[in-house]
Amino acid sequence: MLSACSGPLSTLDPAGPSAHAAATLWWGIFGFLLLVMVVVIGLCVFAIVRQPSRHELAQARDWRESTMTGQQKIWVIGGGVVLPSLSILALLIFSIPANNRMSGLPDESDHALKINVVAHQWWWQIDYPPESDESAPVSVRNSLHVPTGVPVHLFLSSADVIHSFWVPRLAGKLDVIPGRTNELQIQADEPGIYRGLCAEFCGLAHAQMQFEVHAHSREDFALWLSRQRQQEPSAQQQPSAQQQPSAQQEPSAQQEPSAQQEQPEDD
Ligand SMILES: [Cu+2]
Repeated sequence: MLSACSGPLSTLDPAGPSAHAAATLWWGIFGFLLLVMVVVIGLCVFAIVRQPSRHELAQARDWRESTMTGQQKIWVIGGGVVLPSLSILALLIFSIPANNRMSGLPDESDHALKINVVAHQWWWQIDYPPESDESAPVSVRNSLHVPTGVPVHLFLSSADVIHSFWVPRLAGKLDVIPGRTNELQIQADEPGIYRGLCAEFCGLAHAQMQFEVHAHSREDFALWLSRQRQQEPSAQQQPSAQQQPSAQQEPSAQQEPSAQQEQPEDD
């Protein structure tokens, strides 16, 4: 069963700190729920098989007259009020720090790489701001290149409708909303290609609004970025072809997203 937990879009196969926090939270809550289920089923079985005493039988026959014994009160108040309250408290104490790590809010340091991501119907525009006055901006589509082991701070905005940015193996999903910029920090621990997608229904070709995160070693990423900066802007991106929904829906065009973009050299 657990073999189904891996795969390119599995949150249970994390490849970065934020996704690790999400997976830990998932397993922690899953383990706790399993424990609760075993205890409740155990108590149900115990209640079915145990032999009631004569006093209890008499009490059950004449239930209108009966009052709860001290032991029964402990079961009702302990099991019905105290135990659920303690369980919720324990889950809160466990989940709040994990949630904070998962949200990956930026550490405001200059350590993080800053990238602008603009969602369009139905493609992703990835913009690398210029590093200095001399360097050229880089814009690519449906392909986010990042260095490994470095926090990547994404500024997410939308050119049309609400989308949702999600790379399951690297971070939680975040809505991309027109008129505002949402911020998400992702990080890949190992080089490789991680699949991402739009997780909010955004129109006809929503299902095809996918992209890839190419995680390179730092040296390879620096090389890739410098090569991109030397290219003509027109060679980096052709939005007009992408904005055609009919072109997006052709399976053959969609099955090779990387062929539409620049060629990753080192993956
Ligand atoms: Cu969508």
